[in-house]
Amino acid sequence: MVNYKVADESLAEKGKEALYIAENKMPVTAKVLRDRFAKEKPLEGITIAGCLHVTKETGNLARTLKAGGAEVYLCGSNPLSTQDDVTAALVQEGINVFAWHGNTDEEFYWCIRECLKAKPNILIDDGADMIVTAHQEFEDLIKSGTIIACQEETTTGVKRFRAMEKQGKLKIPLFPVNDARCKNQFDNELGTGQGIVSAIYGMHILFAGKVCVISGYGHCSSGMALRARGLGANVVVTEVDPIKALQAKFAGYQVMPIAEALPIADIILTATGCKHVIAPTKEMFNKLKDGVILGNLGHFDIEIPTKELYEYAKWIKPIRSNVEELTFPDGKRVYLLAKGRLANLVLSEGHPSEIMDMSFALQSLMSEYIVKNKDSLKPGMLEVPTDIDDKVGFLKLKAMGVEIDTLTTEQYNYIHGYEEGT
Ligand code: RBV
Repeated sequence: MVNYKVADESLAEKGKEALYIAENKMPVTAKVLRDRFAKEKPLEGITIAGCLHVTKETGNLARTLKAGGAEVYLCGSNPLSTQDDVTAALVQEGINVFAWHGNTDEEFYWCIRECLKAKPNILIDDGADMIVTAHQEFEDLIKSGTIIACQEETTTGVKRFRAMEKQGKLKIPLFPVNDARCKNQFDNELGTGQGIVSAIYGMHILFAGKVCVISGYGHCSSGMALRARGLGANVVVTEVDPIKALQAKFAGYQVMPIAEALPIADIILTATGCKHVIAPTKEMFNKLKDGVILGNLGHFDIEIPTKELYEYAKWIKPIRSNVEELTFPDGKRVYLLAKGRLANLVLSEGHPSEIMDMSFALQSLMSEYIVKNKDSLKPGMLEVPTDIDDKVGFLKLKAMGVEIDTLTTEQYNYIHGYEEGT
């Protein structure tokens, strides 16, 4: 029996097409690993619950885990990123899904609980909400050892788990898949980087000649800065980290405090992982230029102070799909993308399938690794083994038809030794 609550089962055919399109662009996850998993069944008898953006790419991860023998449950990691056609198709394929686009906070947690009630053995989270809920409300699953280990997909989630671990509150073995090189150097940089497109989709604007303020200069935001410049924008970076600020400066961007950037910005895009990048005060709001586009690409909707902006606005008018015009008391208008939620997921379809292929290949291999090593995993933050990370790299290169060199024994010894010098 399939357990589910989705928006509209009649969308299944459309969802199948979306899954098919993604599948063809995910050769590692949806072909190489899925074929092997189908033969070897490494996840037989295991229940896996994923709290992820329920997209055509995540759907393909779910299919691969199922091919490996797992019973799969999915719920959304963001109320606005669920693709309702995909959920309908997945349910038809026997995947348990509790997710629909636009669910309320209460419904969001209800969906998480429905997945946890299935007594999963592995949790794959994106942002930590499911694993934190397991700690708070499903302690038995942890104490009894039902949950063997967990995997986290995104930077924000990893930060939350490090904070939990520091306070001695992390009670399960946790793999920060986000920190693997095949994840953050590609998904974060190229996937979020291409999120610039969400501002273009949002307002159909020309980037050339605009002042585009990028807040943050980590993996995600540096990718965005590069792409905004490529489109001809004058890019301004705001940072709090001196090293990242220097990197931005030496990459040729203007660097300045946000309060100085606000009056000149035509577009402001945040990806810092921190709250209130624009301070939630009238004084700050009044610095904004008429017509500015505000978009967030970080995990939560608090980077741009959405709640306070809504309170301050005299009128809120939806003007395009997932774009609202907020008119301030003095008549100034600002354009808010995706209600301050991950514009890269909400306004476009999420990160491209080619990139998610690597992230989800890691998630698939890590699920297999957890099952194989279940008796030796200790609670706390662990690391994705380097050989699994390398393996995904090699498989992706192979799928792309790219060959690389191999070290000779002499070369290997040279870079691992110290004897040979001047
Ligand atoms: N992300 N998933 C998708 N197409 O399914 N797109 C982006 C997708 C993930 C990405 O790995 C990132 O770390 C996370 O969403 C942010 O919540």
